[in-house]
Amino acid sequence: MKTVYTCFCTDVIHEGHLNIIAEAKKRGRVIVGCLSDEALIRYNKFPTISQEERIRLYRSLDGVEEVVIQNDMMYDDVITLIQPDCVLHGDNWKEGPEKAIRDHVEALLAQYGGELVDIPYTYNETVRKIDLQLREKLGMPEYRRRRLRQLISMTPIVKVMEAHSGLTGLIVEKTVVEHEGRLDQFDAMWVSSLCDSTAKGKPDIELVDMTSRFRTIDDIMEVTTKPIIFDGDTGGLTEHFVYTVRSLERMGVSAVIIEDKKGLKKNSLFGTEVEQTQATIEEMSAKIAAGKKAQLTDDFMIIARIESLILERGMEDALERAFAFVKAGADGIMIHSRKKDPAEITEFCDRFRAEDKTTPIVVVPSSFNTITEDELASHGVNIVIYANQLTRAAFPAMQKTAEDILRYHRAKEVDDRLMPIKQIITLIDEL
Ligand code: SPV
Ligand code: MG
Repeated sequence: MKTVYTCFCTDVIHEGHLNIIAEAKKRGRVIVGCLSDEALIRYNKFPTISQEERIRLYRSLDGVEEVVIQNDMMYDDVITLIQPDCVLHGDNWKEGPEKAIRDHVEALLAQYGGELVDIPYTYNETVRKIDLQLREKLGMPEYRRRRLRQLISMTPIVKVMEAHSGLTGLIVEKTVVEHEGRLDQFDAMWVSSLCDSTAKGKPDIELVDMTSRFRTIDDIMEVTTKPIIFDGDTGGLTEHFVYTVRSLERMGVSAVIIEDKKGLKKNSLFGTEVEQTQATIEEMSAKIAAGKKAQLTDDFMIIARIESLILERGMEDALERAFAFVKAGADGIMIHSRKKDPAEITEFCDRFRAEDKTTPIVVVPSSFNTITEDELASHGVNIVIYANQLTRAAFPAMQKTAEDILRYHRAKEVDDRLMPIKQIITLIDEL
């Protein structure tokens, strides 16, 4: 009897999946692959049920003879293991980023004469509603909030991109690329104080008040599902910070990062060019401890950001602070640097990891941007934040467009480099 393989990455079985099984059954013994969590988050959306629950769900389906884990989104592992006579998939993977997967599977099958069958993809009102409901579920505060901790345990490095509006949130949510035979996407969003302030035309000095910052979070949350890390600046007064923690937690934000500075905060990338005062270990520890006490769920994270390297206070000071802040209850450490060379960051991470194997490390490689995610992960970094690149990309493009329209007294000259309005519209989902 022939073996037919199909890979599922769904949390809910609808008529489309039942149709795939029925079509597969006509051709032989049906083996369903359950795409592992680690592969799923790179290529599809975050699961709402666990890998074990998905396996149980697929096993319970009539016509499914066997369920195996597929760890590689490109099918290499399962095809080597099973050598199915046939791989069956909906024909939706003939286009878009998933086409790379189809091409790869086709090549793998060709090596031993296996067959690839694309069946018409089922997409109707019921399927659309199920997709939408799943997405809505992922966007609910209780699911979104705990997702950052889940991601830290699921993936070697959590990739976070800046968002400061509904639209930038959608870009972070939906951008999927195929590169060198793999699909990839961002895991989470960073609501940067710099970019949130800049979008409002204000300086990054804690001038934009919390109510306004929460409004930005809300705009992003309304149209996305990925977890949010909030740039909490200094956290403000401890008496205020405890309220901020409660509000963020209630909204479904996953983490706040607060930096060990006090007084008038300026952006770290100014370094010692402007006057900035570092809080003492005791002051910062008290703020962290108060925040942890105010927190109600186990999901939320308070991450302590250390400014010692930015303020040129040295590595020993940075490490002493890191260990003290973890002791005070911090759920993670962010170490920042404005050097081009990543050496001080990797030294910090190696020395911190030598003593603390588990506390997540966060870095923001805006200046030390030559280091790759793999290299950071090899030094024990858990979260990488691309803190301002979307803002810095959009600003010059908008400025040049404004200049050229003034220059030519019409918009024709700029049109070629603009996104068609139709494409903008497709970014935005309708209910
Ligand atoms: C931000 O994005 O606002 C940050 C990171 O705090 S940095 O600008 O590098 O200080
Ligand atoms: Mg900031």
